Amino acid sequence: MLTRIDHIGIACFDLDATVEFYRATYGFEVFHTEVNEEQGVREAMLRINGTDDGGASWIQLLEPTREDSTVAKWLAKNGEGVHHIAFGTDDVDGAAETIGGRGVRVLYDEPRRGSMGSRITFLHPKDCHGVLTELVTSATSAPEG
Ligand code: CMX
Ligand code: CO
Repeated sequence: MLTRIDHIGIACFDLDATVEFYRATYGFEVFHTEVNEEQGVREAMLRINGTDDGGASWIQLLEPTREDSTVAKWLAKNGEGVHHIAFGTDDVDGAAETIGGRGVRVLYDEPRRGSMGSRITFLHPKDCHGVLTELVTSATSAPEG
């Protein structure tokens, strides 16, 4: 059902400075950047490795675009750091339904738009031992995709 770690989401105050840290320290280059106004983030995706299900594993660097975004609220409380983990699946709708049936709160009724045309939903961190957990079907790993 869940086939890989799709990405680790890391919240930062200054996206450009954090991107430069990842480049200078590890040699990871930016593959893609976008603003997701619904989520209130400007983000950079750093591709770490490909996977055999047609997806890949990424670091997702997140800078808030507005004060009332979930990431701005989280940064104000915690400072910079790991914000969420995302598991990849080729069926985010089915995975959310199955996991929701196991008593974990799924935050969205329907998956929403994520990075690079992906479809995403979230599981409540209080039901996941303190880890905000995202489920994602990337545009390239969706069946008939
Ligand atoms: N990881 C772990 N725990 C978290 C958390 C996180 N990222 N965010 C909040 N919490 C905890 C808080 O610490 C708090 O716990 P306590 O009550 O013990 O202090 C509790 O959850 C409630 O937190 P809150 O600050 O009041 O925040 P909200 O309830 O308003 O929102 C959540 C929490 C998970 C519902 C919200 O962050 C959310 O909807 N997240 C999903 C969307 C998202 O994160 N988008 C940005 C990333 C986009 C992308 O990946 O593409
Ligand atoms: Co994410």
